[in-house]
Amino acid sequence: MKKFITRRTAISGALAVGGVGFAAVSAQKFPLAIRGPLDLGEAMAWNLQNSLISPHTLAREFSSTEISKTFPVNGSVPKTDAYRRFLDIGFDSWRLKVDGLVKRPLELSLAQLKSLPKRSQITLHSCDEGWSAIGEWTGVPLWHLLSLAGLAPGARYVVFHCMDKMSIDGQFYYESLDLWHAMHPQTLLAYGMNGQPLPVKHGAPLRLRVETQIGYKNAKYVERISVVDRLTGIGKGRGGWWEDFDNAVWFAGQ
Ligand SMILES: Nc1nc2c(c(=O)[nH]1)N[C@H]1C(S)=C(S)[C@@H](COP(=O)(O)O)O[C@H]1N2
Ligand SMILES: [Mo]
Repeated sequence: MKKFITRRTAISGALAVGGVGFAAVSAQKFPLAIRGPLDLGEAMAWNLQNSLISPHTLAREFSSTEISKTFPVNGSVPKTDAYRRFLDIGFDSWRLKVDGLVKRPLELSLAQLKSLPKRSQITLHSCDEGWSAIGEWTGVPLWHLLSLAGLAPGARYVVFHCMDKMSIDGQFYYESLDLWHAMHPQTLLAYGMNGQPLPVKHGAPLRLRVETQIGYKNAKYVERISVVDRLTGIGKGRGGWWEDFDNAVWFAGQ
């Protein structure tokens, strides 16, 4: 949460390698308003990433011997009484809501989520603040959940609303994915890590694992998933808390 420089440096690097034509294409394709040279750099980085790593790419999977002994923790934690009460009762009364542009809005308990088809994968998490770690994640593939809810006409993005507020601006953390990344076979809502229930510091009871994207897209403490046709009107409309706060649109994958 400290090194804003890292991302900025990456952006100027992207600016340096991008040509004018590439920038023009980026400006056309980039879904959000481009307001200056820095945004243009972000747009080019976004396009560069999408041209190198398409949503069809599978993230590398590792063996259990490669799991990191320690997995760093990054970000905020929910500090509300409601979250403390959930913790006291093992998240019994907690529900995941799925709403928005869906045919069948859902409210699922942790037990119900665990009874759905599951997938485990050992992957590398990379944070743009300069660290990475390998962990095993178990959960329900997001595509399965979205199929249960049924996408309604117009559905294009999936927004993940979290239970923790960021201390810098008091806003709840949120993230979003376009449908390509949401339906990716390795995109999970994980309730397990390294064979154990997902620890509080890593996002209990449920977090997003989107293995073809960088760390901050992996929303922890998810309590509501909303399917939408556009991102405008949600936060500042840039797709996530970091995107809003730091103008970040720096995607990555392996
Ligand atoms: N709700 C929420 N999700 C979040 C964050 C956060 O602050 N709040 N931080 C993000 C960042 S920057 C990273 S690198 C990863 C860190 O996940 P970890 O703590 O399990 O290592 O969570 C991401 N998801
Ligand atoms: Mo991160």
